[in-house]
Amino acid sequence: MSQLEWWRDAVIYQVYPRSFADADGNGLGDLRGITSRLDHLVELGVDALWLSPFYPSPQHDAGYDVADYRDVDPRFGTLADFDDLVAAAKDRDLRVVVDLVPNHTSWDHEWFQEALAAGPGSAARERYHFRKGLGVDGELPPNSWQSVFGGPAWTRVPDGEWYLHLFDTSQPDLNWDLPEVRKMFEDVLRFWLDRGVDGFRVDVAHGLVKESGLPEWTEAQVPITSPGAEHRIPPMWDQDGVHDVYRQWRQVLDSYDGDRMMVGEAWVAPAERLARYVRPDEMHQAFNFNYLMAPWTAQDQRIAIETSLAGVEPVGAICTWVLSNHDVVRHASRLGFPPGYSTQGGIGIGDPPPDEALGLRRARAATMLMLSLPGSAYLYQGEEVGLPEHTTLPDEVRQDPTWFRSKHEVRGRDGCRVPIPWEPGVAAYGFSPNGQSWLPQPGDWDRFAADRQRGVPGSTLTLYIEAIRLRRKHGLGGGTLTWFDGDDLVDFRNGGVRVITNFGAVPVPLPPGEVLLVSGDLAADGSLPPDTTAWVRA
Ligand code: TEU
Repeated sequence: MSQLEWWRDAVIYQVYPRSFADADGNGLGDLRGITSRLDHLVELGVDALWLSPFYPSPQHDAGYDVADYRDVDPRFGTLADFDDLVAAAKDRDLRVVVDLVPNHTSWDHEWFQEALAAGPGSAARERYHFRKGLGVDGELPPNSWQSVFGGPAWTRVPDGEWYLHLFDTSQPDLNWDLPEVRKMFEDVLRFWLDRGVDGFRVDVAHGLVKESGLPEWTEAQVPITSPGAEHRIPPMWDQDGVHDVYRQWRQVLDSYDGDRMMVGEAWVAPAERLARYVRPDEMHQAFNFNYLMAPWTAQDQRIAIETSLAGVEPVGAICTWVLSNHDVVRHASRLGFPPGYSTQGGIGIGDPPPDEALGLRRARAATMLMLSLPGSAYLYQGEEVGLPEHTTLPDEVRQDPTWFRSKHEVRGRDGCRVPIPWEPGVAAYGFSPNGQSWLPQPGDWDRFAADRQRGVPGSTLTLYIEAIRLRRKHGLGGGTLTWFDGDDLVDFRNGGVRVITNFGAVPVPLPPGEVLLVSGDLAADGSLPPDTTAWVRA
């Protein structure tokens, strides 16, 4: 592992604490559970783990509603458990990145409770976006902004004022024009940096600063914000002022030893707009959702890769790559639909099911393609065993606020958040000691259990381990691409490795050379079948 700027070519594994491993048997994963399973990450060969929120929270948005930024929710453990986890990770040469949620607090945060109690016009309300309503009695929201989860982005409090929440009602947006808010988050950064974290994943990084005056915006929320010829930039996203925050944070990180980093969750397009978040004095990385959302065709994938690389080049940053996370349908299921089919709102009972075999085949090809690209790659827990989405979750167990705020129209994200299987043939597949699981797991997940796949040639776990090992050995994360043209192919050389993915309907011959790794079986004549990626020594 390169010690200098380790994040430049790192493979970073997202741990979703509530669904990774449950040590205490309450059905919700916890920090001690994560520590007990760290050797799985060592076996995989990743460089770092990123922990989704584990802070005290009423859990109305699975912990992305933070009530206290400097503690651990008792359901996940204690600060001492956190310190043990960091120490155990360091012992294993694993870096630890934590999630920072600065756009909004929970409504249980002491600041919001103070704001409610203090009333209109108070300094406590200044920390959020409180406004009078429109209409004769202020009975209408102050503007038409919509919540990302559906419904209006405003909620009225008993004294008649309204507060802004771009997400759930329980997640009031902070007022980032206020120096006090900025100061608080600097202190939070220092709190975790002092505890030894290697970096932060910054939630909703494109949302903190709003256009002043909160001007009217009647359009619905779209996943990726981009300015168009006819559209100005939405007043709630990607405002210029947000970059000052990251410049300030960068100075804080740089004042610490040991190469600490920030990765921004900014749903921003095009790539040039996203690149503004990774200018030399801002963040180190930004998630590449343009890549995640690219349809499964050779042309779309090549364009996504080339525009992503070209986007960061002028600012001297590296690209990131991601196929799955806790907000999107897992790629083993997403890719089991025809190109262009949208899984944006999740999948549930009654929806067309994905072709599971096709999805897994493409997912393995997609992962090998991703792991061959220069920059940093993000994995989401469970994808290393080929885990699909839970597509038949009973609606009555759903917990995603999207499901409720959309009035049961949009299923939401629970299907990708189901606790992951470790051992076949035991209760909850070894997720918890007693079979508890906060979301029910499907009955047929034995085949995805890590213990079932370990050491098995051709298993998805074996493929991931080999791909990560070869990626490091051949320096793919630090390489550059030379492209070859071919119908229905993504085909390039990265250093000493030729990477070919076949998106067409018929097998294609491979170039001469040793086949280092292939995502599925080659055809009998040695050619590369559809929906398969090969790495060939060039
Ligand atoms: O997500 C921000 C975000 O924009 C996503 O909600 C995304 O648009 C949506 O999930 C696509 O379906 C972050 C977190 O990753 C997410 O889990 C939180 O719910 C959200 O912020 C609010 O904190």
